[in-house]
Amino acid sequence: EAQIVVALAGNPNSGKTTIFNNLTGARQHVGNWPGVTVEKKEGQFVSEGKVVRVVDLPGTYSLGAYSEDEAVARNYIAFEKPDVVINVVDATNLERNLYLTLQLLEMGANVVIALNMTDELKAKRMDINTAKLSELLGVRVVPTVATQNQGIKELVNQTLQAAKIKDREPLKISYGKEVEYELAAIEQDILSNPELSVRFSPRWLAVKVLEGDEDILKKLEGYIDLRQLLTKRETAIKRLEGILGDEIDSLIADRRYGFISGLAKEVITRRQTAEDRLS
Ligand code: GDP
Ligand code: MG
Ligand code: K
Repeated sequence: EAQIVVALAGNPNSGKTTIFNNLTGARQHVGNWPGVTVEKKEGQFVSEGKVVRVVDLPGTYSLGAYSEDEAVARNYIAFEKPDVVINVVDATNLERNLYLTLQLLEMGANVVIALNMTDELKAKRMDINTAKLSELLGVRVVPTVATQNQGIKELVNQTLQAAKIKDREPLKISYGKEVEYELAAIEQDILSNPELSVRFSPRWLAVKVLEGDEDILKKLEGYIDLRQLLTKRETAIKRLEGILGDEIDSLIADRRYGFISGLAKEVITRRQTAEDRLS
């Protein structure tokens, strides 16, 4: 029986390592990612007769290629394609943490959210409607308190369930009419190469091309006429920045934040305290 590969992704201090330790116990191995000095931690556990290999990715706020950490995390998910990505989310900082979640979903990663630090959330008299969060993002959401081993059993159950899903539809955020027009044109080029469109989400690649992500552009070199694509990109960027009056990276980030802020309003509630009610 083939093993299941699970990667842990999340912001720094979201509780990734604590969850990794809960899952793998003493069966751990620490090394380095090839070519960089970033630490690589691997471990495994057995559940329902299945060997589950767990990889702790570097903690990051985003999945661009602005740091070695981001590149390692992003490239592992894009190119190694783990069966499941457990996205550890600090529930007390939902909006900030969901910025990474959104990018994982745009990549088409098979995400299960561990909504961690729910003890601290309670202490802050806040609630997150996990059912609604799950519905809006289309992924399983498991509340956890990693330091107390709470929710970990359910996290394992949900991860094994999710591992049965083979091809997940990537999340599609609308970047607005003008950006979408250019994305569609680039996506068309990518779709003309069947090998490329089977390996990656064409839309995700199109967003990366528009963002000018160098790592990804390099990867495309063997598949399509890169010079032609770069010329096309340049024209598209000039047109977009002319019309929209901002840099493409900011335009894309703004849309992501807009999506998240709308979502957060729907799922976060603050409980009234006795004092609130009296005043
Ligand atoms: P990482 O940077 O994502 O690997 O996060 P760590 O696992 O190192 O955890 C960061 C800090 O948060 C540590 O002090 C943990 O003990 C603490 N922590 C992790 N999970 C929880 C949780 O569910 N509740 C609380 N209150 N603290 C937690
Ligand atoms: Mg850690
Ligand atoms: K970390």
